[in-house]
Amino acid sequence: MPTAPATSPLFAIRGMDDDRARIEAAMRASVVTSDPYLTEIASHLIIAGGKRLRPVLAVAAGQLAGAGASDDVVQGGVACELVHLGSLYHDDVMDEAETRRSVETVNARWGNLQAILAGDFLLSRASEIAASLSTEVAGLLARTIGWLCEGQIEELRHTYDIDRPEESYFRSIHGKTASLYGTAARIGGIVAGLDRDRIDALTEYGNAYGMVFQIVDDVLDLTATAEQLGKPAGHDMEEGVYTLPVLRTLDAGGALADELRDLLGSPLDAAERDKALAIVRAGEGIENALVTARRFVADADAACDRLGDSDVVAAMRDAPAALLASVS
Ligand code: GRG
Repeated sequence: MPTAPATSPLFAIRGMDDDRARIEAAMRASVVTSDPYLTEIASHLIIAGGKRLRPVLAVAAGQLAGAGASDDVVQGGVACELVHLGSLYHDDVMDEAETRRSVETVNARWGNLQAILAGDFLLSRASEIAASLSTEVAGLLARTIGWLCEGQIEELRHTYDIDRPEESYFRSIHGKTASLYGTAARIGGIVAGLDRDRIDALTEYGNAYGMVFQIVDDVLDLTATAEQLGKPAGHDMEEGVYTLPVLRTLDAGGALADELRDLLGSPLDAAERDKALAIVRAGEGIENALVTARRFVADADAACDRLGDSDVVAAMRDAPAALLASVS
């Protein structure tokens, strides 16, 4: 279900409409196999939609070299999106999720075994594309898949932990979300042949953008309506995933924190979830988390200072702030 805004200032970059059409066609082509059954399963969430923010970021990065995005830059972005997609297939199995992108999940439609294998297949196609670009890109994408797993494991390890350290939250979202944005921007820069300082600045930009993205996503889980989310708000708390606004509410101390602490720590029924939600909404944890998100917006902006002045960089500067504006 859509939570983060469905659009981005990055979409307004000159030529991006055409580039998004190229990304779309390349995504669909990337999962075609000689087996129609596997092709159908591997195509399922591609056809269902998605914002394609990671390839869009790779293409924006590649445009910094001038002369539009090459096919190789588009392929680099597609490799990142396939990793994202593979992680969603696996994530939906882990969460026993029934819907994603407003359609049935792969696990709900075909079963867990098919979803795991098709997710593996998407990672295999991503790896093949990365290897066709360069050894550096292949190594970076492999490492990033590891970071996603590490981020997810960090989250699992602290499920239902009311004493989860903030540092665990930041480490987890850096791995499971931000690292892939950092890698998408970096791959765009590498494939387009930018100098190393700009490649590093792009990586820092992508990482900071991804941190804002995930904090905003976690805030939306607490502030959006069930209709917007496609599931009841407070789902993360219900599942024992205590995100930054919740940790900040607990950390503030006082009566609200005590009440929340008494509720959390084990699975919640619907009434308990709604009570926990009311407590978090009444406190300052959400606003506090957004103050931290603003710091990452500033980090992204600082990275842009090293990318020169252009329309593309101006759109990159606007993109993290637009995420934040969707919840502030
Ligand atoms: C097998 C690569 C791999 C990883 C295994 C399951 C797992 C470890 C990682 C998943 C981590 C995860 C679900 C991170 C959150 C990703 C995220 C920010 C999803 C929402 O992204 P959007 O809004 O979604 O870009 P669309 O649908 O627009 O693509």
